[in-house]
Amino acid sequence: DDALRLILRNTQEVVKEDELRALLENERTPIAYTGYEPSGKIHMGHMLTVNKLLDLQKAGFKIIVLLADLHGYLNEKGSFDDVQRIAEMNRRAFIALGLDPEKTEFVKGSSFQLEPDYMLNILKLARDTTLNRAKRSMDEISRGMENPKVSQMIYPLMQAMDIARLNVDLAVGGIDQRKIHMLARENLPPLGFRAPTCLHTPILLGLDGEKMSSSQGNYISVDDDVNAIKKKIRGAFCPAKVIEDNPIIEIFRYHIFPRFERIVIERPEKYGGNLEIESIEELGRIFSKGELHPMDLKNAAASYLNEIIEPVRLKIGEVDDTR
Ligand code: IYR
Repeated sequence: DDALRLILRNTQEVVKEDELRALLENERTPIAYTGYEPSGKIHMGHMLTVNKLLDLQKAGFKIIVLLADLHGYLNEKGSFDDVQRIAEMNRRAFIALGLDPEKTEFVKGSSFQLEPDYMLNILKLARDTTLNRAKRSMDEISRGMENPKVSQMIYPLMQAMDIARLNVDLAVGGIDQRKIHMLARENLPPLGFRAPTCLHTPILLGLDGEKMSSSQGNYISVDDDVNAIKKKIRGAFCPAKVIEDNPIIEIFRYHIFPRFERIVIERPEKYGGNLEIESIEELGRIFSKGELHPMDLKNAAASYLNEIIEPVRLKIGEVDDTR
């Protein structure tokens, strides 16, 4: 039905759909969560899962956002003080992106992950998990995996145990999280915990069509101002008539259409005048027929993105990037 369609929109994978259906039919309010390592820049990648949490909220889920400060520390994202401070700043950005603090529970990892019961459960999980499995689960998450630290092997065990500790029904994340989630599904039940249902979003390419990377500056973050947004979009990869792997089309699919019922692409009269579009499918048809020029599409993308991001930037003020 409608709730299911909304939840599955723009996702890459659900494990498994019948479990998700059962959660929706349950009398108890189901709980969905995602977690974020503290980050000096909240960007389009974070925004994608935030959009999914907003869909889930609309579909009746209770939402928990884990500010994963200890995980950031274990994964070498800063000192213990840094990650705690940045986690607090990130909370403000997530609220500004639409996660109403009245309806969303924000939890800092370090507020429960040092409890004796939690730690004992980590040690139990360590007994049941091979080193090889823990290492592989971090393939797409961790820094410097040629020479992993023990901390990076504890990380996935803690992420799995978070699911049990927070009593989560649905674990949400990018597809890069899937190996940790599969580890949780397999290794939590022998310890007496439930296996979570898992929902994965795709990982978006950067504006140049390559992997997103802060050193390339090929993505937009919530602290970019209108000129930075325009400039980055203007320089983006956007081949005419191609909708596959086109980062500007992806911005419409994952960021703009989820937030606007219908959009208007402004165009000078001599190029056909304004275009009103109601869905990503309609946009795809028009663009692939060559009836919409990449430049007009880009201008509209920049203006809608700015409409989403500007209030966030104003609410959170200057974001201090300590990394
Ligand atoms: N692994 C995530 C951060 C994270 C997510 C959850 I959900 C946790 O319970 C713990 C950590 C990342 O890659 O950012």
